[in-house]
Amino acid sequence: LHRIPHPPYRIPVVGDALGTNVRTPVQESVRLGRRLGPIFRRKAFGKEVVFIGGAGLAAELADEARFAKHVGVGVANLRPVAGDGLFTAYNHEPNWQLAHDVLAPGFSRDAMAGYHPMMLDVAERLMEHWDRAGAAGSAVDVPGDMTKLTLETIARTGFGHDFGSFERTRPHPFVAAMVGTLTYAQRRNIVPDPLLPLLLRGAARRDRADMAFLNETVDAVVRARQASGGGGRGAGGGDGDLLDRMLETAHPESGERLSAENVRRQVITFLVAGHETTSGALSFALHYLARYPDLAARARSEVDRVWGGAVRPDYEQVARLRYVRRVLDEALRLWPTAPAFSREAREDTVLGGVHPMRRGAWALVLTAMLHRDPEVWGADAERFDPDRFDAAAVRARAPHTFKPFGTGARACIGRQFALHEATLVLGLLLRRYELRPDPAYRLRVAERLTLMPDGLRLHVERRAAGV
Ligand code: MNH
Repeated sequence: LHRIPHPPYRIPVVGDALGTNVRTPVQESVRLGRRLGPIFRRKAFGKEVVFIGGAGLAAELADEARFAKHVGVGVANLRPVAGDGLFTAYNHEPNWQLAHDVLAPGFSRDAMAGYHPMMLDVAERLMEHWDRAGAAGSAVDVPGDMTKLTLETIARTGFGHDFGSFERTRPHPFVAAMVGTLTYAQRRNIVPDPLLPLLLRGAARRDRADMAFLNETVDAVVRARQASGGGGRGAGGGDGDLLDRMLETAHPESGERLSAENVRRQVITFLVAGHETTSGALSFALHYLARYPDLAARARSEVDRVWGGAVRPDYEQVARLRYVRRVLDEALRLWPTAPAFSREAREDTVLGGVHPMRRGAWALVLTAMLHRDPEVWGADAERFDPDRFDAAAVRARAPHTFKPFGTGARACIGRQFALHEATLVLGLLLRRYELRPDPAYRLRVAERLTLMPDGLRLHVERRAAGV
């Protein structure tokens, strides 16, 4: 460990925690990493974390033969609410493989094509809302509206449930409870366990109430489905939607099913993981499109060309929006909304030829720093440029340098779902509206394990030629 640099001022017990901003640990670590290099460590109250922000070391950690997902920083703090659900399960827990095998077909091409019309329905609800705001000349709350959109999308496609987000002026209480638990989980990374009851006593009580509310919400969703006797047949191809799979589908080989308790964990996992990061990705992309009208014009002309006047573009037409997709990739490069993931050694090994790691030892890949490594992305790595993702540029780049969805067997199961949804929505919005930024707005990024542009508002105006 002594070979790994750390911040210069280190105090007994407190470590490097002094001056740490508990609200923005990711952005602070990226700034620190710029000074300390591709591998560094931070310590707070006896807990020490090794950060990896350089492309060479990150690529090594992506080697599945030597490393695996580690359920640590951040992720482990969600165990009280998500248990052995897919995202928070330990690698050795049998429910991971079981749920993975049962749910993976819910993300097949056929399943996705089944979700597509429902995704369109939700996007149309958003556009009705934006039409009204545009006509009234009032600005739209981008992260708020993207959160409504993505929550409705995963709830309806996956669970046949309608949260009525667009009929509410305030976010659904499910969202408030979720933001509460995510924020609490993030604070727990920094606050030492013995001091938890002291520093976060009120917060701990609120967190218990938030978790209880999340549980009640999903229990109601499950009860409604059971009462209706399987209602998700319209979505997800032959075997119904995600909830039908969770409740009814047996493992293709073992014949085993998910337990009622595990179903509850999976429903919470998918409702949260299935919308929070996608809404951030959409919000950052819209920020950059509003900020750079020439890029927006290029994306818009692609949509006009590929979709023409089709009011409801079909499933295949979404994948053909290549430039819009690059805008999204570039937004996820600069602001990977799941900004880090952990990897642990499967056996004793040496990282980068110099850092010995025992079996089980782990490090945190700081995706947000990896994605700005000048050795990969050049001296202008901080600049927003979607052409970094044209086919030739991608081919020329080393593998494992772009990791917004994590890596290996435990990488994001919802990747295609998120990319399809976000590309569809960006296409629809670009075609229908001109996006006008508030000239005074400077990008501020809020952190609650995930990243979100804070206070982003845009003026939207119907295009004369828009559909
Ligand atoms: Mn998603 C895992 C990022 C959208 C459901 N997701 C991960 C991981 C990252 C990630 C990173 C790996 C974390 C780790 O290694 O500890 N996910 C994203 C991003 C978006 C996203 C940036 C949108 C943009 N995720 C979605 C959507 C769904 C989803 C949409 C569901 C519909 N994600 C998951 C699940 C896992 C996961 C479930 C856990 C998979 C596993 O461990 O088997």
